[in-house]
Amino acid sequence: MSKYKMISEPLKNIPWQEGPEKFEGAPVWRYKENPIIGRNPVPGVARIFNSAVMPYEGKFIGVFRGEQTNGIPYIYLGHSEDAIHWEFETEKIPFIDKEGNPFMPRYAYDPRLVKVEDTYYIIWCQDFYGASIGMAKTQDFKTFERLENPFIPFNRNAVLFPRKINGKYMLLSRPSDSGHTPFGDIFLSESPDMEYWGHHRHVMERSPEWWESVKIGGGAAPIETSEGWLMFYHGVSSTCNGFVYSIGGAILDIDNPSKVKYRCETFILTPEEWYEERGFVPNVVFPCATLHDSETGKIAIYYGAADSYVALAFTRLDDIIDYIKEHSVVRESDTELGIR
Ligand code: BMA
Repeated sequence: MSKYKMISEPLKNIPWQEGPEKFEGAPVWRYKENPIIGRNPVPGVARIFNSAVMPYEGKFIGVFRGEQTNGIPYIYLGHSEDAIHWEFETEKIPFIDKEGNPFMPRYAYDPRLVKVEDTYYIIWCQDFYGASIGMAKTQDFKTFERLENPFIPFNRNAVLFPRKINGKYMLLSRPSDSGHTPFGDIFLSESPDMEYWGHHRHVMERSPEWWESVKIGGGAAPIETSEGWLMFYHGVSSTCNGFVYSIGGAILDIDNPSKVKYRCETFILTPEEWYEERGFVPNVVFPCATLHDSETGKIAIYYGAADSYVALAFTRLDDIIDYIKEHSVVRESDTELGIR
């Protein structure tokens, strides 16, 4: 009998590999055949990483950050039977405007893919007089219509919730400056229509724990559970040799997700393997999506590794929630409404 409940569809064909009997730290383990996407995956694309996947028509679909050989990132569509072996479309996703004319961002990176009701939304970071958030919607993965930019610059990281809360779409993001964000907290904004965003709230800030003391940002779309919204996010530490990106876990209030119920004071995954420590940007694990099965509590976390690869890690709902609760440190700034 599972202790906690995942409130979502079952996913019988979730990719899965059993983990160890015992854990030194968090109950999270890597797929043994990582990375699942290697270098030069598409003609003209040197690396794919920081990407998001979803179940679709009994198989899987995803939006992938492809770093082109001119160094400019863009979003490519990928298809898979098993969510591990991916085939990519060689053309960039052809975004259009409301009138149906081509409307391509100058660059696009760190895409998330989230289904709310019957529509799939792609959310990414792009240029809008500086780094800002871009969005598009699709129902068939053939026509991709861009939506209005939700925020003015600068903002480099946004994640949509998979359902409306109190009748509103909910978006996590990290407002920043024009540089490579040498700071940053997670904020929440709501919208009645995916166009006008407001009622901004502070969710959580960098913590005194060194692994997330520089900046934090949303990762995978939160998973609805009986304990609240289970959120895997990234936390950044600064060293004399650059930033280190780890994965953290927190649980947000179900009806009011600007309130943090539990926040794990330790990372749940940090760069340790060669594909996480060595690459275009070393020491990065950057989660962008999960697949999860409500019947078994299995969770597969998709993360970018070293800005070079896509990798996969696993956990189980009961174990990860217990771990987050047992190691939870929630400060006043995490629990307040975030309106001051
Ligand atoms: C962040 C984003 C991510 C990237 C990370 C490490 O600011 O740009 O796309 O993975 O830096 O380079």
